[in-house]
Amino acid sequence: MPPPRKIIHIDMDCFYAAIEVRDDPSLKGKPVGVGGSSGRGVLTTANYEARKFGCHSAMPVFMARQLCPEIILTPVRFDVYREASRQVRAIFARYTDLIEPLSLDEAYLDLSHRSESGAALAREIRKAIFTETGLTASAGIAPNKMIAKVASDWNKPDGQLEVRPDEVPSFMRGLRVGKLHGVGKRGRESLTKMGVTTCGDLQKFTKFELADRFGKWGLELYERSRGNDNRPVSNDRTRKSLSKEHTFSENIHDFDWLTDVMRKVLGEVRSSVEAKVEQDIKSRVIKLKFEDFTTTTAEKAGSELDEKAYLDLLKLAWDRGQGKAVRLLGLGVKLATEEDQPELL
Ligand code: TTP
Ligand code: MG
Repeated sequence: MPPPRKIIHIDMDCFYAAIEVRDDPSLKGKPVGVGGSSGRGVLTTANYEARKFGCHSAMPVFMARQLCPEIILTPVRFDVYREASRQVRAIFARYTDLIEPLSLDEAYLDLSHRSESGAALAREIRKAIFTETGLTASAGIAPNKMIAKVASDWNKPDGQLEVRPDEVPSFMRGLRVGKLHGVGKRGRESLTKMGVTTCGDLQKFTKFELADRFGKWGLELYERSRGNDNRPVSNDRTRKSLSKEHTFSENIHDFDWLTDVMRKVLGEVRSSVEAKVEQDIKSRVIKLKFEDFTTTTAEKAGSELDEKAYLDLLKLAWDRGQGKAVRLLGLGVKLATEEDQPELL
């Protein structure tokens, strides 16, 4: 058996809001939300002072104001966030070439080749981030990506958790299933009906039982609930597409509602594209899965991630459903690969 890997997942604490507070010390200690200063729209994030009132990412501004009347709203400054992200990645690069960014504020690092303990390395990296950018980060250290990501959330903000290889079985047994990637509200509900709240409960079902009940997802649950995840940390530059999906907890009959969710998913795709994509964008794509499980995709050539283009695609796909309700919305881009480059003569 190969030796266990040393994977670190780093996630900056309330990233955009922390940058706003860093750059305007008069905001320190006060509740701050970023974005939506026009009064319409949604918060991109909120600092921990505002979260105490229940404010969070993607929350409509009017709702945030109701929960926390004294919240201070600041405009979004992407250029500054991008610069901070670049600085943080430069710090990562001092430790390893194997860096997989997930968004501007989040990345996996594979530090298996280093002799120091993962926990010590994570502390060192977080300290360098704080010294050089004035921002705090949290880290999860584990033998694989899945557990590292769960662990980075554990002691947030400004904390870390290491799950050593010998601790994996007990960590997984106690972990709530909702913490697993791919288990949302609907998944939790189905599992609760089976008497499952922790991964330990889930482990009592055989592979066959889970596959029988849930198909492919059941097989994934079987592996994930045991903490098995062999995915490599990859800084893959040959990616052909990038997309995000949103599964609704109830089927959607209302086009305006769908449009609101589309805007949110578009925001996520934009930040993912910024973080990960180096190639040109070839086309924009929308996918809808309807209540009867049929799917349709609509695609438009072009590289701009503008709302108008996606709205046109959404309308096109929606009309094809002829009134059917929607259970899943996917939104993304197709990317130019090397085969698409004109041949040099
Ligand atoms: P997150 O890491 O999800 O959140 P966060 O860094 O603000 O807070 P936490 O301490 O819990 O990690 O997202 C990183 C940044 O991405 C966030 O600061 C703002 C942006 N973002 C959006 O613009 N829209 C969203 O819906 C989310 C979730 C994040
Ligand atoms: Mg974060």
